[in-house]
Amino acid sequence: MENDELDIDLASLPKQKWVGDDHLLQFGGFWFVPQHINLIKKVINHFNPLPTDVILASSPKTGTTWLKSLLYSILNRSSKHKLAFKHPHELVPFLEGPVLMQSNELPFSTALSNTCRLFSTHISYQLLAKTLDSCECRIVYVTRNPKDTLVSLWHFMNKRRGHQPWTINEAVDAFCYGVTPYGPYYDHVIGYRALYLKRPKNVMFVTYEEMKEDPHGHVKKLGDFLGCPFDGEEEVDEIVKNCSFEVLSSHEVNKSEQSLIKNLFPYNSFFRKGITGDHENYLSNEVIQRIDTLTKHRFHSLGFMYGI
Ligand code: PPS
Repeated sequence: MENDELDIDLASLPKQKWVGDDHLLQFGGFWFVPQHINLIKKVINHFNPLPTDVILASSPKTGTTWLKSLLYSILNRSSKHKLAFKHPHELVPFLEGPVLMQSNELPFSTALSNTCRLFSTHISYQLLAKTLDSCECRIVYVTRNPKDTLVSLWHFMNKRRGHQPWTINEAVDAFCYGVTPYGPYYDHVIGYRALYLKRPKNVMFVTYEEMKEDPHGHVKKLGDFLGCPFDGEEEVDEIVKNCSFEVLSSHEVNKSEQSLIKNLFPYNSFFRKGITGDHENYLSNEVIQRIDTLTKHRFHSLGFMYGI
């Protein structure tokens, strides 16, 4: 049996080319940048959620930053103004994120446990099943149309400091083969969807498109789900507005070149357009058909009529 404390020998893992000279490694059926593998293993082995914890789970580029802002505001109403000068990723740590990466210190240490803790993760349910099934914590999962997710990822990777260009064709292939960080996207969504169907009381499953269509209704639902319902409509409206793409992306901190992880993604790279349907501006009809076929095969065949 594998020793929990030993680092994984990265050379032993399946490897695929990713952007430029970089590659991804496969661990437990999912793909990761090599530097993340042992952090992820640490989360899987050491994170013990509390029943009061709230965990935002998502595949990259599906609305994480937006949901971080909303959940932070809903759960910390008296300090929601902090969004004006702190990046949402600073306010809501990734379990597998920079704290762990830079200091080896667990962001989920007990020091933080005196209030309702809010974390985020891109790790799939398949890998976190033992952790998440061990506890009644609440999970909010957000997903997004696969074509918009892909286009957003493509832009994001080309914003990376010192990046080598990644063509849209390379991005489409990577997405369709499932070789993207924390991917395959489809398995990620299917995993949390199954968890939601199994434990609807503990899991709220939302889509970026539904949130865009009715942010007010969804913020109210999130308040109810998290056990902190709203008394009136005004505060809901205020949170919706403060977390809107327009307002969030106008804050100096979110326009800045600063970053959580040195020299990688600037804070401004998490805010691009914030709309639905942008894939139509970048993907050919042929590519759209290719992805739609995959979506039908992976989602619709399970009765999950989403993503086209
Ligand atoms: S990450 O790296 O996983 O945290 O990225 P993620 O936040 O999941 O996805 C980034 C996309 O979300 C858009 N975004 C927003 N949309 C609506 N409202 C708000 N407030 C908001 N904030 C960020 C962001 O612009 C990225 O989408 P694209 O399509 O690239 O614009």
